[in-house]
Amino acid sequence: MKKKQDFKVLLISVKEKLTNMGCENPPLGLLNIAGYLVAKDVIPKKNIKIIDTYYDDPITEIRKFKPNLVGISTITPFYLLARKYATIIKNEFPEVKIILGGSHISSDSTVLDLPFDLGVIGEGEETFLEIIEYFQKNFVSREKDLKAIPGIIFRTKKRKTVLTLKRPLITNLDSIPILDWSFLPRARTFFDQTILSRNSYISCKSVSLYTSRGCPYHCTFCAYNNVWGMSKVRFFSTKYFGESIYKWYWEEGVEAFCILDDTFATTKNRVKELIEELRQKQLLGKIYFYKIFIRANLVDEEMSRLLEILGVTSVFIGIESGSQKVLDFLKKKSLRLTEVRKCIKLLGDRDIKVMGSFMFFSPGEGRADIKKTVKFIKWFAKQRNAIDVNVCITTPYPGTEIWEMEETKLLSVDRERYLKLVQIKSDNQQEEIFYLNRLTKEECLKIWRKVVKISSNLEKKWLLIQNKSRYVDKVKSLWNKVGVFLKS
Ligand code: B12
Ligand code: SF4
Repeated sequence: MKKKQDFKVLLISVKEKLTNMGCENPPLGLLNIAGYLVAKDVIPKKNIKIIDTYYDDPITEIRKFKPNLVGISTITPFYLLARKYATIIKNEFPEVKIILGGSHISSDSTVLDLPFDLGVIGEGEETFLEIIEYFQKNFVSREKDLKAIPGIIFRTKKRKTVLTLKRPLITNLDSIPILDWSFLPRARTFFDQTILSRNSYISCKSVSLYTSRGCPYHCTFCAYNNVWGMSKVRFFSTKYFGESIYKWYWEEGVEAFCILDDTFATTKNRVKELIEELRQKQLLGKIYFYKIFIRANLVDEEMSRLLEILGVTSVFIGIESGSQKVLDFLKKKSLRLTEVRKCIKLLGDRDIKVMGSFMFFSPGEGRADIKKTVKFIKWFAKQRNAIDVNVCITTPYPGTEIWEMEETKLLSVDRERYLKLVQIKSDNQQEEIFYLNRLTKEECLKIWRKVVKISSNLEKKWLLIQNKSRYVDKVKSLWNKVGVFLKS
């Protein structure tokens, strides 16, 4: 039995060192969990450490920190890497408990591989708190006790997997403390971000946050509901939002905020309330929001105006397909291409830039559908406010509707093969992924390379504008200096 003051927890965010997938982003889930444990006085702050395999080597860190318990967070594409690390840790430190959490185990909650002692399904704060309290008091776990903790998966002595009762979701999200960035080295939290506004680039300090958990939609490919449940969207209060922004603006000089909500701006009232909160705190007009996830069908004239007032400079939209038939399947008839076009135009009128995301090789997608998507991408890339074409290959994750389909049945039979197929190991890995439609691999690759090219051409266009704008800025500032010199 360890005293509370001596019990140490190491939290590891496992991902590959990929440069173009947001792997450098801080692990918000682990920050939430760490902050929650400290706020509830379960463990002193100095006894929790968060590391990230994008930057750190977990084995070196464990040897230095000597934790009693390790918590690992990962998504399905990086699960095999997480399991590899867990196996090494277990071999070298058999007495250290290893707990797995995050969207992979929350989605694939029927199997708990051997190196892991426990898995946490879904929202982690309350469940992890109970697990820590348990292991602070007990060195060895008893099946009867574990069964009483909702939201976990564990193995019995006879190697039977037990899934305990579902953990109810946190009703008051404000009970989770505001993100405490001091758990991480500064260089990993506040990034320099170039914000594109009125076609000129402004360089600001930026940070990520989120303002809600959940999404009102149920797209067939999305695994979010395994993490947050099929409940209605839960919001952090506007006061919580305002206080977070106020703190980072005044204490850290942050001017740009990336909101990572599953779907931001689900209602106009919510956006109006956020605007009002910022107005009261005298922050409106001083800060920007960029790369926020929104739904095109929710953007009308008023919503685009509200987003502009809030300070949104760019949004990320899941367009997915240029074929209405495929889009109906992917988004369960909740989005029309006419709405997408209208949304892009409306946002363009307010100079809000758009990053469009597209999915290829979905079940039932034929050549004609793909042609329509390529055509749509070309149209999109020509829009004055289109700044990014994000293309991805439809990948079925456990717990999604696509996972249950005939086309994916074979994948679920051979779990190890599946995990290898979806593993993302390099920046170009997507070319290796399987295809759920009936086209040949060669055909798919040809199309894939074509759309990747459109995407990189658009990127080049904006890089050129960025460089030009920097050059003009330099000339202007030089000119001003000459003016000052001449006057003096
Ligand atoms: C924002 C986001 C992104 C952003 C930023 C990612 C980042 N690293 O910060 C971007 C756009 C870059 C992105 C990219 C990708 N993403 Co993403 N992303 C999300 C999104 C919308 C929110 C993630 C988030 O920050 N949530 C907020 C925090 C608080 O939640 P959390 O991390 O899950 O943590 C909670 C619990 O899971 C749990 N928990 C987590 N870890 C641990 C550990 C322990 C020990 C415990 C006890 C508990 C626990 O407790 C936490 C608090 O309650 C989710 C959807 C969702 N809601 O999960 C998809 C999601 C995680 N992404 C997904 C995918 C597939 C990807 C990509 C592979 C897509 C692609 N092909 O490009 C890449 C991978 C890149 C990467 N670096 O991870 C999938 C994962 C599916 C799966 N089965 O694992 C999700 C679920 C969406 C989906 N498609 O269904 N993503
Ligand atoms: S709108 Fe986005 S977050 Fe919501 S279900 Fe669809 S893909 Fe998932």
